[in-house]
Amino acid sequence: MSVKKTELLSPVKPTWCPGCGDYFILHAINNAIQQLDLNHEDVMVVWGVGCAGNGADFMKVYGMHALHGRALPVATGAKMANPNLKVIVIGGDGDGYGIGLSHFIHTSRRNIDLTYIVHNNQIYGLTTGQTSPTTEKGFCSKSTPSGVIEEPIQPMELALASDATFAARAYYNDLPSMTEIILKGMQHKGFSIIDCLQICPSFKRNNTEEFYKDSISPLPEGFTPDNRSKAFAQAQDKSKLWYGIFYQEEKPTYCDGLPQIAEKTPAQMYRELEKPLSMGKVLKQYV
Ligand SMILES: Cc1ncc(C[n+]2csc(CCOP(=O)(O)OP(=O)(O)O)c2C)c(N)n1
Ligand code: SF4
Ligand SMILES: [Mg+2]
Repeated sequence: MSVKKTELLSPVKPTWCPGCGDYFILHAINNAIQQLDLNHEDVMVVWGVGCAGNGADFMKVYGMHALHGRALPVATGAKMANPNLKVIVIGGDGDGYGIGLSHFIHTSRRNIDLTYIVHNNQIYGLTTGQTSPTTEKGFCSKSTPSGVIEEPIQPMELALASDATFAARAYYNDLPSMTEIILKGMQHKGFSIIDCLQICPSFKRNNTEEFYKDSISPLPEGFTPDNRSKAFAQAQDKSKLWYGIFYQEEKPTYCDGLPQIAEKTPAQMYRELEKPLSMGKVLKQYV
């Protein structure tokens, strides 16, 4: 039976602050999963740690709440064990572009078939407002009371330089476009990174809706996401905060390079064991 949106919401009511952009992103992800007409057992979601990662409590899907910055390697393991799964990874800007940055680069260059959705609010939300790698120069936060000195990470340029086969930026307040980008990212065979710009009304108070209205824009008309150099130039154009799909290409994935997986996946092998291990029993040994 395919997944309905209501079934994707757990009984736990989101604890995010009123007005947080996280609600919009959750909505878009649920819309996209629903449109793909998948079964519950076909989807796995792995979360990092942060306000974004707290979505783990609010979605009713098979998944795992991983460690801070370590969602991508967990998801890579799941995908390699069962390449038939649609694997989504959800984290924040601190989680993915700070502590987890090297995983982002390596997962990207390996072209692991995952959809990585980053809630980019330009701040550490959960820990109440420290500077993150995407916080802009000059911003005064709890950890940089005199203002950020260094330049911020540029997720699109970084993804493109790391050979991402799908690189996109979404805007929390354009729900139809964000849903479509996530849907296309999930349909893409290979690594897709979607950097979702969102507000954090509690701790990134200068990124108001008015700020975004003045500075954000869909990619220019006529832009096509088929040229890495042009995508890079477009991402470097800071006259606007451009959103949309910057780049997409078809390329063999990491799992395509593993003939042993093509023959039989580890998940199939596990199912065929005469006496499959009971995970419940295994876990009981450790708790
Ligand atoms: C190894 C480790 N270091 C630090 C922390 C503390 N910590 C929890 S969430 C977080 C930052 C989260 O920021 P971000 O990823 O941007 O997510 P947001 O809360 O903004 O959605 C930090 C530093 C942790 N849980 N584990
Ligand atoms: S702290 Fe910011 S990101 Fe976290 S729930 Fe509140 S508004 Fe959202
Ligand atoms: Mg954040």
